[in-house]
Amino acid sequence: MLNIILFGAPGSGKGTQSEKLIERYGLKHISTGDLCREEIREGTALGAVADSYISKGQLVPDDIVIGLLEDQLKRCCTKPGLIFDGFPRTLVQGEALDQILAKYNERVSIVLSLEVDEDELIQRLLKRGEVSGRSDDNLEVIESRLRVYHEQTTPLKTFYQNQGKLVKVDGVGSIDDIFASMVSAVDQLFVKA
Ligand code: B4P
Repeated sequence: MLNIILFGAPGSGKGTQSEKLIERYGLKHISTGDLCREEIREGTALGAVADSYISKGQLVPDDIVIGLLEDQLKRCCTKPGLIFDGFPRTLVQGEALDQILAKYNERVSIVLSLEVDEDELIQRLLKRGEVSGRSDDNLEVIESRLRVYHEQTTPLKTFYQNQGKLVKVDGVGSIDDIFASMVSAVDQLFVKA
């Protein structure tokens, strides 16, 4: 199976590029951000907990997010593969993902890291905030999300670099050009296989 992790700071374009990769490779989409927002919309107890973190720009606790992911995989760990959009975001989640996939005799194929400078990220998220209605798309919360990303999420780059799976992609430019760089990295996997 082709199991892609889309990695990057908030606003780096993970959701945007996921849609295109799904269309290209027929993958199942797993976005932990979407899963959390669904719980919030449905008014579940778990959603209330998730909301209390998301609205402050903090990460939802690992046990909650890992539980949501495991539930999804029970339903959709199928060929041709999966795209993990915004998961993992901590080392604990990265290690958990390896263990969960191993239960299905699967592994992460590639980690595509969208590289975007901080000023551009802030501008994109503020712009999205004008229409998204998301509680976390305002300047104060965006700054907190970026801080959390640097402290808790970037150590995963070394984790995947050590596994030889990290591919950095320039995430500034046209959506189609960025997509083309990703496709070229993914298609290399088929050449090697
Ligand atoms: P997510 O839903 O994952 O969202 P995100 O990081 O904000 O956005 P993404 O990178 O997908 O940006 P997009 O494509 O939309 O997370 C939200 C919150 O949920 C987290 O902060 C956290 O609290 C919680 N959460 C989620 N997963 C978790 C986990 N694993 N553990 C703990 N907590 C978790 O792009 C942003 C904007 O840029 C869009 O408006 C888009 O149109 C624009 N854009 C995209 N590409 C562009 C380009 N090339 N040029 C110009 N603009 C572009």
